[in-house]
Amino acid sequence: MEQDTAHAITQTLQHKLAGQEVSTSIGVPAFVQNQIRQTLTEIMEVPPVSLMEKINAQKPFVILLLGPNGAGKTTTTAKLTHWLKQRGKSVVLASADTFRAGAIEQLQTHSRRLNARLVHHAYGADPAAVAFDAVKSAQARGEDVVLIDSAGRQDTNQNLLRELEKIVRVAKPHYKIYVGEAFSGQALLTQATEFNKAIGINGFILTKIDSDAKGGTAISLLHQLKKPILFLGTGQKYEDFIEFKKEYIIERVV
Ligand SMILES: Nc1nc2c(ncn2[C@@H]2O[C@H](COP(=O)(O)OP(=O)(O)OP(=O)(O)O)[C@@H](O)[C@H]2O)c(=O)[nH]1
Ligand SMILES: [Mg+2]
Repeated sequence: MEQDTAHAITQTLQHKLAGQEVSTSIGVPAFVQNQIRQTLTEIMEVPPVSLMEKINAQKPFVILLLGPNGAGKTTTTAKLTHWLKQRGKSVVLASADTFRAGAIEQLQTHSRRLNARLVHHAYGADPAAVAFDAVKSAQARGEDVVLIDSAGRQDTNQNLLRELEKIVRVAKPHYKIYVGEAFSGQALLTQATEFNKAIGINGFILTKIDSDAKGGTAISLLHQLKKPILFLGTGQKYEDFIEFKKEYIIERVV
């Protein structure tokens, strides 16, 4: 857990616990555990958001998925497609990673399996132009959601930030989701803060929670950036994707 968040938790707990009298019927361990749960709930409080409500209100609803190299953007784009299709939405995929070898084919495979239309250009093409074409064609065809899968780079590479800024300017996504690895802790906070400053992030999806010991990153992220976590990636399959609930993390921690 990030240091400031850990400090905020211990401070809050100290206020809640110091000088408290605990009845023997509850017992100290259960009392303390309850206070920890309550503290974590408060620390993780952010304004609630319903992605589906937003999608229903705007057609096509355009979502940009962004984040560092290998975080799981493309897999998450596919999982989100699956989730949306199960809920009766038509989905268009924009292959705005024209940088990494194999990126277009990777998304193409998902688009075939999931029966979602794919918009792509050649490698080296302008990612913003791909995103723009996807949005325009979705408008013309009356499709519900456009998911823009963007490229990753190591850390907060300036070229990538410029590329993402251009996608945002040109394709005007309604929602920008930062995809990060649940176990990357402080590195994720630092990167997400930088991406947020440069292009503005609306929410998060944390991947690979199946390989994270606890979920302290989720707590720190909510406490520090005050933006919602929408989903958690819990494995490599399309179904390994759950809507975020604070309780899920609290159960892992307490
Ligand atoms: N265990 C586990 N693996 C995941 C999860 N999400 C993604 N992965 C794996 O992480 C690896 C990278 O996933 P990609 O979706 O290609 O990541 P990316 O961010 O698109 O990568 P670049 O486009 O190269 O930046 C793949 O092997 C995925 O199967 C998850 O929730 N759990
Ligand atoms: Mg990718």
